[in-house]
Amino acid sequence: MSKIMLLNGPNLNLLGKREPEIYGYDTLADIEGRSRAHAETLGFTLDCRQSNHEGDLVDWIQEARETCAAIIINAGAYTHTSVAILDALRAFDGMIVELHISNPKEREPFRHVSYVEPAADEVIAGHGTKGYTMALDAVAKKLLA
Ligand code: CA2
Repeated sequence: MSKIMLLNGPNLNLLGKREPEIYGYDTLADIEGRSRAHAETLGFTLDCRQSNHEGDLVDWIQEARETCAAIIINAGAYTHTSVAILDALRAFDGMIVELHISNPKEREPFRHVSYVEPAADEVIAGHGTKGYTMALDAVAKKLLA
């Protein structure tokens, strides 16, 4: 399987429209377009999805079990709360990259806990939106090795 699922969680649809001092000026459409193009240069197809709803993310992670070799997930605030997302990720056999634009560990204490991290093969955080291409490179490094 050469497909990767890129999941973005709540409020990431607002990228580029609010709080540029934390998250930068790129919109989600910019990031998805760039990521899709980069994935293709690495030989992968990228399936990009965003939702503000926890259950959508759980459903898509389950769908990826049948269709994808890797999941790159920026679960947004659900990172810090969602046992449901952790359980779904634990049922996925492929590679998992946890991704954040900012570095939650350097922000408010309530962002220091991640429920995604225990299921992740790699964590990329604090590199701005460049982290999305870094995550794809990490997947390629592991899966094409
Ligand atoms: O740094 C990240 O990527 C985060 O996953 C972003 C989440 C935050 O809850 C995590 O702690 C770290 C928040 C995403 C909200 O995105 C917005 C973008 C523009 C305007 C407002 C919110």
